[in-house]
Amino acid sequence: MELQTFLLLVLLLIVQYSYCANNKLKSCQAKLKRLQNDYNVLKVAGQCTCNCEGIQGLPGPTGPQGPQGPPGPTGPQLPTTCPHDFINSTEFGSCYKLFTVEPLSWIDALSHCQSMGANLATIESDEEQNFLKEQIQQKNNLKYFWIGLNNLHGYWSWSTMPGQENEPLGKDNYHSWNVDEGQPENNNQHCAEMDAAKSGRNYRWHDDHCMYKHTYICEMKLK
Ligand SMILES: [Ca+2]
Ligand SMILES: [Ca+2]
Repeated sequence: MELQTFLLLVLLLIVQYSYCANNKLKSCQAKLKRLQNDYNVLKVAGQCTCNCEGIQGLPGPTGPQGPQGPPGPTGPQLPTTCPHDFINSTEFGSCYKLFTVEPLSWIDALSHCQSMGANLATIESDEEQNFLKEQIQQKNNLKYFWIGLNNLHGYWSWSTMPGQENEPLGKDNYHSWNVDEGQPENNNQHCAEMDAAKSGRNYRWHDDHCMYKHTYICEMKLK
């Protein structure tokens, strides 16, 4: 290779690298800015994985194939029956538990659910929404209940177990935002709750500040 061609290639690689690094930095900064007012920023900042996919660079040389890595971790094993203190619903293939005594922040509520092999509740139909509404009514508990919906990743999605992908809540996916009250406000409110707190409560969803302490609903999916 001629020296001039070689130098040109090196120059192109340097330009590409700095463009890529700059883009990563901007993307991460934007992400952190969005989250910085939130209690969870430190916990989710570790997920600020940026990449430069889509940026065209020079094709690199093909190296020898490396050895195959060890098999990845297997997903969590779903239980076949509910723990005795959970409510069993064969209709939804899940067990639920309402925690009404000790309100927690959204992330602490999520951690508590996950420590039991459950998750914050995912509500995927009117039937499931009404089922949970009835459970809350039976408790006669006038509170807000955290559910798994959050936009800590920059889009509304249901919380997942560690290691699982977050799927954005699509336009066609079920939701029950209280649009009559302008919810979600998306004003540094990154976590969602069922509203069982107001006098005219209708159990529809609000977004709220994740650090607020609320009662919450855990859901454990069955096999
Ligand atoms: Ca569910
Ligand atoms: Ca709100």
